[in-house]
Amino acid sequence: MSAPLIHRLATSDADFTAKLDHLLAFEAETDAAIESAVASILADVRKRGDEAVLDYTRKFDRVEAGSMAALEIGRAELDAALAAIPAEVRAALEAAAERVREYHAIQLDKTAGSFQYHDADGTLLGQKVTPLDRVGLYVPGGKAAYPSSILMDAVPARVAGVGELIMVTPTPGGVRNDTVLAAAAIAGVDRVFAIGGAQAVGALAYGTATVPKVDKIVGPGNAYVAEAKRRVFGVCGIDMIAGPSEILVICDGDTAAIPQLADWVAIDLFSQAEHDELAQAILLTPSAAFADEVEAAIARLLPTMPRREIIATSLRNRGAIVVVRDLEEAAAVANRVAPEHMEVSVADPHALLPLLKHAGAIFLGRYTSESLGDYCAGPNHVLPTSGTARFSSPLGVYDFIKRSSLIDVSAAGAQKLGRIASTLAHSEGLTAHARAAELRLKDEG
Ligand code: HSO
Ligand code: ZN
Repeated sequence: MSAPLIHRLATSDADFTAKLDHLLAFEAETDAAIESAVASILADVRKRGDEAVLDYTRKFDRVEAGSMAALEIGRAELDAALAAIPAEVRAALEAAAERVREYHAIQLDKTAGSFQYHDADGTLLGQKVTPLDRVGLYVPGGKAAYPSSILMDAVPARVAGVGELIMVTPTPGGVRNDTVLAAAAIAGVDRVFAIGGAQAVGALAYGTATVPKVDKIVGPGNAYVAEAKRRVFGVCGIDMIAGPSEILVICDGDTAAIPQLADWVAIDLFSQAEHDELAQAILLTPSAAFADEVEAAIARLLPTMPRREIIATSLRNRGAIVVVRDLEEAAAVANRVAPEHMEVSVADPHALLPLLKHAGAIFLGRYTSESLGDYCAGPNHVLPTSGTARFSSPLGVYDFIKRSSLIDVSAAGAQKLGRIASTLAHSEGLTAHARAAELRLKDEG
């Protein structure tokens, strides 16, 4: 008998928790060979700058360039790319960018504010928010290059007020991707360099004669890029190290309301599975009959998918249809999974919402396919994966700003705070600290 298309579980199985944990386990393998290769590339870029980046670009991307300046993709080429892509793709990118911009402008307003207030002694306290001066955006080359991800990375940076946005993207064999360049133009990227891999991360983190040093690097990449980002963290900021994409669908299976519901759900599971063999797609439903229907839909629809090999591998290894007792239990299991994307295809999704705690993004209602969020609904599609939604959030404007505390102590405040500080400083044996506070006390000094 051949392996089933997708795992079938039920929360009533005696070993359900162990089975679920086994499916969820994802070890981002750290490969010692990658670690040491990246360490030496970074050290070399730090030392030799442009020359090192040129050497590695020659070696890994097979691009011969006389100088780093020749690897900069200028404004004229971005404009040419905009003109070269199909009009409907350009219009769709522009429409998506506009919605992403609007959402993140509201996010800036709601979450990223400066504030000041006075305490009873007239001392001013507060927080000053400042956008980052310069951000680097890594865009993978080849098949993993998603123009939609350029919008999701760059537009919030622009909305947050980042001073300068520098994009790097490898061009293996010198082949430039027009849709990627057009997305960069639409998102408002300032400068683009045709470099990639650990050497590009190093160039952004340390700066070279040609590539400006940035304060933070965002954007996904392969294992070398992820390792390089991990290593330069501290020299500059990084966004996150993302794992494979995940979707979890909670569906009541009400086919009386939507006769094609099983097909909708099956395709939504496919939509994440098609990203990657390691991607994960899970359905939770209280209806065993619906579970059967979705399984049948998967078998029927899979052969129609151009990426059926990837989807089949993903579903066979890490996919699951889980029969739960009720929607409340579905919510508990979903929280345990803490998926990157959570679809809630039930009659009253807002009634279930208070129970849903852990997910990168929650897609409410039967019409909200995850793919709409991936491209154009407005919220960011760069989301916490591998259960990290328990403690982290989508990429947002807050990733491109930072806060400085403000303290402006009044003369009266210095008397009160001075006594507290002096006592604590003496107790820590820090006399200069104590004296600094005491000198400002009216009856001392
Ligand atoms: N689902 C991916 C984003 C993406 N989908 C890009 C299509 N293109 C991770 O959230
Ligand atoms: Zn996607």
